[in-house]
Amino acid sequence: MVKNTSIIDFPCWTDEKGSLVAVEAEDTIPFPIYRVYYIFDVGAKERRGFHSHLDLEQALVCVNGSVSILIEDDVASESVVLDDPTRALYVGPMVWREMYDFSDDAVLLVLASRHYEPSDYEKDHGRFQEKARAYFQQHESERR
Ligand code: T46
Repeated sequence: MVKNTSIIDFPCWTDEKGSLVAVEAEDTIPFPIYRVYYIFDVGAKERRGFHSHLDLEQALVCVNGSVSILIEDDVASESVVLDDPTRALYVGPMVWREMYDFSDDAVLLVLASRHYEPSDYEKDHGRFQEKARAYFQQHESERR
């Protein structure tokens, strides 16, 4: 997968009454939850995102309907379809993201590791590529 991303399967309890998913900070997801927001009523042709984050970690889960997420690191990109309320896409720092193909009924819930900070966004794709190259080179050399 693209660096700093993964799929997280949430535990789900299903019985004759229906299904329930519980998410616990620093357990089900690997960070404390400081903010929750959700995106809905997005037109089928709309595309959102177009940025990366410097420090923010997030878990994206489509709790209703479906949406596609393009994710990109310094060298690779891929698209992930979110259409299951028990599955989240973890997206860490220095990953470009674009959300598209929202179904009419899509509700994209996002759990975030920090409060809203406009200064944490990189919205210029060229600058993102430069920063991501430096960031992942440093992280890879630290791991050696
Ligand atoms: C991300 C993707 C998945 C706030 O005031 N507080 C908030 O916590 C957020 C997230 C947004 N806003 C305001 C800022 C804008 O005026 O809401 C408006 C729409 O936000 P934005 O254009 O950034 O939405 P997206 O869908 O492009 O991106 C959002 C998140 O901002 C971003 O962190 O990773 O969803």
